[in-house]
Formats: sequence, C-alpha cells, structure tokens
Amino acid sequence: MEKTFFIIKPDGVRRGLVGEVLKRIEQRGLQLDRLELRTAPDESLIDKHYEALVDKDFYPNLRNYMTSGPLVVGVISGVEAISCWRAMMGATNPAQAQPGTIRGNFAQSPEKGKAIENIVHGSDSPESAEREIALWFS
Ligand code: YYY
Ligand code: MG
Repeated sequence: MEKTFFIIKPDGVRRGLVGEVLKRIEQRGLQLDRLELRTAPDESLIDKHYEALVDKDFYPNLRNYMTSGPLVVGVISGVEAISCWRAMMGATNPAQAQPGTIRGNFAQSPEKGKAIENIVHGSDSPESAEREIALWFS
C-alpha cells in the first residue's frame, strides 16, 4: 500500500466541499489513515510545505490563499494512491482539468493576478508524500 498526503484547501472548506471530497476518497476505495481540521494554518508551515515554490512570483498569492481559512489535512493509502489521488484532483489549472475530476467539476480559473484556487492538494511523488506527512503530522 502506498500513502499520500492531501489537503482540502480553504476554498474547499469555505464552499462546503469537505463532504464531497471525502465521499470521493471513500467511494474510490482509498483508506483514510489520518484526518484533521486545521483552523489556523500558519505561514511558516505553508512556506515549508511549498518550499520548492517560495521564490515564484505567484507565491505571495498562494500563501495568502492557503492561510485564508481553515483547511482539512489527511493521509490516504491504497494501491498507487499518489497517482490515483492526483488523477482524481485533475490538472493544477482548473481551466485544463477534465470534467469528472474534483478541480474539473468544482473549480474555476482565476482572473489575472489572482491565486489559483483549486480546492485540493496531493503529494506528487513518494518522496514528497513522506516529507509532507512528516511535516503536517509530526
Ligand atoms: O501540485 P499542484 O497543486 O497541482 O500544483 P503545483 O505546481 O505543485 O503548485 C502548487 C499550487 O500553486 C497550485 O495548486 C496552485 C498554485 N500555482 C499558481 O498559483 N500559479 C502557478 N503558475 C502554478 C501554481
Ligand atoms: Mg504540487
């Protein structure tokens, strides 16, 4: 079994999509190993989570968005859980996300200069899954 880390981002919580996202995880047959609501995510944790992106021009927007409200974090496991969950999320830019995916069903693309609000996060490799699980559940 492979493990991956996921986040229901502040827009997902704000819009009442927690149940919808968890339903999809359960219906896919992925196992929920950990699940927590984090009411006040702090900037330093977000900086560590997105350490590869902190120098990007969009990062200040991304950090504001990720600290704008409660988020739900968890660990799921299953066969090929990392790629399975990434496929369920859909493409980073919701305009390119396939219908049927979480982003493709529930997210819109931002106006220029605004943060991409795309509802969910998922680790992109075994190494990042291990790093992110340790970071958020240490
Ligand atoms: O893993 P994923 O969330 O699909 O995309 P990443 O490339 O890791 O970027 C993380 C996060 O940053 C993305 O979900 C939205 C935001 N972002 C952005 O606002 N503008 C970009 N050009 C690229 C990413
Ligand atoms: Mg990523």
